[in-house]
Amino acid sequence: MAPPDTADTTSERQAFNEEIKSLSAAPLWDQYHGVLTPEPEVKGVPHIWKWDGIREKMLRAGDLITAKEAERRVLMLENPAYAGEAKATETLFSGIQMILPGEVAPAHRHTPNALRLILEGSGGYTSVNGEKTFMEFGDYIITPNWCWHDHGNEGDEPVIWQDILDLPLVRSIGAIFHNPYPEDRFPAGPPEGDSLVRYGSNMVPAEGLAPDRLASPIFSYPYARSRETLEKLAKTTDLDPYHGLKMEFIDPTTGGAAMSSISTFLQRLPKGFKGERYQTTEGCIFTCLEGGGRAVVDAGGTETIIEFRPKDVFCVPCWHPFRLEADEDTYLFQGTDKVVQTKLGLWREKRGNA
Ligand code: GTQ
Ligand code: FE2
Repeated sequence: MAPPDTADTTSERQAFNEEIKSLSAAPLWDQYHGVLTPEPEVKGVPHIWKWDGIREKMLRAGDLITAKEAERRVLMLENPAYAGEAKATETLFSGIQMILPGEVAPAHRHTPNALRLILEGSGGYTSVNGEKTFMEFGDYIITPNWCWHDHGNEGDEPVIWQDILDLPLVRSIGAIFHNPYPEDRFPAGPPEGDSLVRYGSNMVPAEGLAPDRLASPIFSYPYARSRETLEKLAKTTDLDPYHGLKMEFIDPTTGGAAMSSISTFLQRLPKGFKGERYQTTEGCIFTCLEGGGRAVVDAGGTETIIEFRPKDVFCVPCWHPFRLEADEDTYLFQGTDKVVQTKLGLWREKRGNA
C-alpha cells in the first residue's frame, strides 16, 4: 500500500488521537522525546531563602497561630517553580518551624521521614517515641517514618529550626499516612539522650538490634561533635576540589544513610575555597551554618549566583551544574535524595566539564 500523503496523514492521525482519547489512551509517538529526554529536565529552579526575611515572618506567625492550633507552625520553603506544591526540590519538602516558650507541637506520626536542623534558640526539644532530645544550634535530629514525635520548648525564647521531609517523594508514590496521638505528648520513654549514649560510641548492645530497622537508632547528631570532626580533619586532610571537606551522617549500625530516603552531610569549605563545577542527579538543599560565600548554578545556560550567609537555605535542583565558593571558613549542612536514587540505580554525578 502506498504511504498516504502528508495532509491526509496529519488529519487522520489527529482523528485517531481523538478516537483513542475516549479509551483514556494517547499516542506515545507525539510525546516520546518529551517524556524520555536525553538528560534530566526538571521544573525546579535554584533558589535561596534568606534567613532575615523568613525569620521576621516566622516571628509574626507566632502572633497569628499557636503551635497546637497549627499542628505544626511551619513556613514552607517552596521552590518558586513549584508554588503551591509544598516542594523545595523534586523529592524534598523543607520548612522553617517555630515553637514558643511553653508551647507543645502535639504528638503524631506519619510515613514521610523527617529531620530537623536547629537554627535559633535554646531549650527546644523533640521527643521521638518518648525519648527526649534537647536541641542546640546546628544539631541535626531525625524522626524516622512512623515514629511518634512531639516538640516542645522549655526555654524562655523562641526556638526555630529547619525541617526537611521526603514528603513529595512519598506523595508521588501515594503512600501518605498520618496519625495524631490521642494526647499532646507521647508518654516518656527512655531517658533523655539515651540513643546517643547507647549507639554513639562505636558500640552496639551485645544482644543486637531489632532486625527491621530502616533508620539510625541515633536520633540526634550534635553539631559540637560533627563540627569538631571537620575542624580537626581540615588540618590534616586534602580538600576535594568539588566538595571541600564533606562528611556524611550515617546509621552507625549499617554505615548507610541516617534515614532510608534522605542523605545528610556536613561540609566545610575553607576561607577562599573555589570549588570546581559539579553536577549530580541529587536534588540538594543546603543550609549555611557558619561563614558565607556563593553557589554559582548553571540554570539552562544562564548563571544564577546565590550569595549565602548564616542560616540561609538554598537549593540546587537535579542535574544543575554548580560550584561553591567560600569567603570565610564555612560550614554547610546538606540534605539530598542521594540514598533513594542510589537504591534505585539512578544516582549519577559529573565532575568538571568532561
Ligand atoms: O515537625 O512533625 O515541617 O509533621 C512538616 C510536617 C514538620 C513535624 C513539618 C511535620 C513536621
Ligand atoms: Fe511530623
